[in-house]
Amino acid sequence: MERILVIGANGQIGNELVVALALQHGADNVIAADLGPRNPFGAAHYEAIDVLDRRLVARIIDTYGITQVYQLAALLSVTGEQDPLKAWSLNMDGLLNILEIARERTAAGRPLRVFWPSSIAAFGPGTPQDNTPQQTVMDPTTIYGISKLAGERLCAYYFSKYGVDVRSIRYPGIISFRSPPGGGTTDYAIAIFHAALRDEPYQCYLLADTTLPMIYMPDAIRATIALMDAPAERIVIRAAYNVAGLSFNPAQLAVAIGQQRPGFEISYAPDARQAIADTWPHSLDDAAARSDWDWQPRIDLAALVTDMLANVVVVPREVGQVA
Ligand code: AKB
Repeated sequence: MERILVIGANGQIGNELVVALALQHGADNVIAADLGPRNPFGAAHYEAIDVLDRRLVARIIDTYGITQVYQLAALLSVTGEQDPLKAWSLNMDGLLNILEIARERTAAGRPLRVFWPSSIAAFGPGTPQDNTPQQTVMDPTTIYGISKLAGERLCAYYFSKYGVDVRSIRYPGIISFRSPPGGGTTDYAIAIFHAALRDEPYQCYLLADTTLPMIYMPDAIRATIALMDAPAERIVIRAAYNVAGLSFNPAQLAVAIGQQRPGFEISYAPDARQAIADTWPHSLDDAAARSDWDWQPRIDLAALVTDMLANVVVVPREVGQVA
């Protein structure tokens, strides 16, 4: 029986992962954890913890007899640039704390399986942008991307040196309707739906032809759980797997929305986020994920748009990061 700790449970991914894991393993076996008050969605157990407090995290892991940890707490590409030192500390020390706890438990014969999210932000201007290979030039320009590249190497190091069973995905931009995204460069692809459902035009901070890899949340959750459920001997890559969902640019997304909301309009006013997006891939080669643990995306652009338009709960423009 697995006992699972999700750190960063109140975030965009954590929120939905907790629900999916609770369905799979039983709510009693999932412990949601984050800073601050309990999230309304979720598992039977909630712990208010800071991933930077290693002793507290270790105590929670022992108390609940945890066998798997998802360490999702992080600052993303845009918020990271606002406070690079905080981003480095949270993103790196948070991961190191979990890897160290897993190293100790593994050495003591009580192994912990760890999931940690990498990102397309780990790539950079030297990376081939089309069908970006699994192994290629990685020269990230944001503190977030640098922390993701360093984190990937730490994961590979803890596996090869200490046998820690750590697994990771380079997430594309994740599109979802349940909770707002947390300060990323790909957030426009959620904000645009809020504008469309308010019957307002959307002013996009990226140029019309800025193609980026994206993934719809149900596919992202499926990929994450499939990777964690795969037999250890099939996990050949211990840094992070490329996982492709779909690729599109703001103009293509606006057309797809316009097909279901006639009259929808978009305009373009690129800001600092354009420079970040320009260094990221257009599309990913995820052949390794497909062959190692049978990854297959299911959701295309038309299905994504239909589902988002049916489910997004519109927030006023002045509330949250999605406007
Ligand atoms: C961001 O835009 O920072 C994130 C990511 C691609 O990791 N969504």
